[in-house]
Amino acid sequence: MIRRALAALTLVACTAGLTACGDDDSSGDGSGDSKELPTKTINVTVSGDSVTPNGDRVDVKVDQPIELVVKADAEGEIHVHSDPEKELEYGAGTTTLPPFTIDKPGIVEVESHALEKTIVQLEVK
Ligand SMILES: [Cu+2]
Repeated sequence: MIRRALAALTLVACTAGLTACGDDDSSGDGSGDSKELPTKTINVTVSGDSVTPNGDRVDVKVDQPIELVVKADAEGEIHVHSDPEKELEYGAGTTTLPPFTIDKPGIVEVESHALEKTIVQLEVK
């Protein structure tokens, strides 16, 4: 009897938890309500110690999804000097990195620290 009551209680707690969680999600999704901006895809090629693009300015908008597609001959890491900074790892071959957004205007450098090169400067407007 007691065990069954406990089980029922647990179930209720779980359901309540799920509901709360769902509510959380929909309110947290507020960013999705803003105008849908097309994803900005930036193709990056890393070969030996050279990288393309190499310091180009790229115009993006605040909250626009930015997707880096990295074609590389060896694995490495890209550093996005946003606030907070992001470190995105890629493998050898072609890697599509998870899209990210920048929530305030400014210049954000995207670098390869391994190569000590600036890949692009995102001009966020
Ligand atoms: Cu860096």
